[in-house]
Amino acid sequence: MSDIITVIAPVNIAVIKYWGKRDEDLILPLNDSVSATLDTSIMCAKTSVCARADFKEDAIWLNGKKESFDSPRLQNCLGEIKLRAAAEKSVSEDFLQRKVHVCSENNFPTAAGLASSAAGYACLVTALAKLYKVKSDVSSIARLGSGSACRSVYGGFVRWHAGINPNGTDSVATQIVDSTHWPEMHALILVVGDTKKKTSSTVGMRIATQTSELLKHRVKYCVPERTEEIIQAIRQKDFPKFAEITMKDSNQFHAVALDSYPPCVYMTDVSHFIVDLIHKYNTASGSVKVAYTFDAGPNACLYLLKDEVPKVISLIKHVFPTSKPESFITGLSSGEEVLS
Ligand code: 2P0
Repeated sequence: MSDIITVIAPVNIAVIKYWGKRDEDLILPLNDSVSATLDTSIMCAKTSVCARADFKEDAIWLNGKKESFDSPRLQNCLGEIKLRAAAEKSVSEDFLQRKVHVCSENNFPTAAGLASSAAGYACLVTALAKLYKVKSDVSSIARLGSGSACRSVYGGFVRWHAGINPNGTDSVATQIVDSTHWPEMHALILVVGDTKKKTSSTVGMRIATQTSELLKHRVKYCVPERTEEIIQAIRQKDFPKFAEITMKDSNQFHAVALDSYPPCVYMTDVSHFIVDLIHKYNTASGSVKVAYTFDAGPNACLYLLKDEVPKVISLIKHVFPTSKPESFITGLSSGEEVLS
């Protein structure tokens, strides 16, 4: 018999976006990225894993539905965890031979541009690391599942270093500050649509890497400086600077998606309406009080300080009378939680 390990892992939302790979198999990005890890109480993935001698095959259930375990990403994650466990001699040879069963669920729309793969793979890899008693850093293994997953392994604000090694050993996430550093910082998710996106992030990135001139410019001339500036703004709790860089980087990422050929369009008219609304709100406030950022989908993530939350929720309710944005307010998280 073996224990069932259950882990909850948080979603992260990037403020400096990852978009484009230099190696698709190892999932190595073209540029560094920076994200905030959100509180698990609202949006998270939950994964249980178990290895038993009487299991006949590796198997996985996602949101209650049995899926194939043949995906190279899944195989890479499990394979790498077992290699680490063998190197660390953390479990017996007999245990390593057992088949594993995985059960994973999200409490938010999957594949609608709400970072579901980030939380999902961070959760899977963290759970497997506990099961096989792996002690070393697992962010690089989470990266093999989904690039952005390596950032969900840590709480607070996190940087994923692109790295320069061809084998990816230096393409890892590190924590910039933990969740206690800026407790006033909140995120508000506005769900604009929960249907599956037309072009997956993996495909969208591939097209951008192959065709976008703007992406080359972004990687070389924009992201390095922005990354250093936003890290400084986070450390100094300089909200206006943080917000300006966040919004500019979201806009540039979507400009790159549009500059791809054929273009990838992730934002909708409602998304653009929200952009306009936030700029008007900031202008009326006399300084930058709210930042928006959009991932590979139409949903907005607003970053704002706690004092602004009631005012912005009133505004959203006024403009979108049928919305329920209060159900998605979240603070920053300290990282994954182990349940048992
Ligand atoms: C990010 N996104 O930095 C960017 C911004 C979406 C927009 O990382 O191919 O699901 O599995 O590495 O991690 C989404 O990409 O892509 C993503 P793969 P992933 O959060």
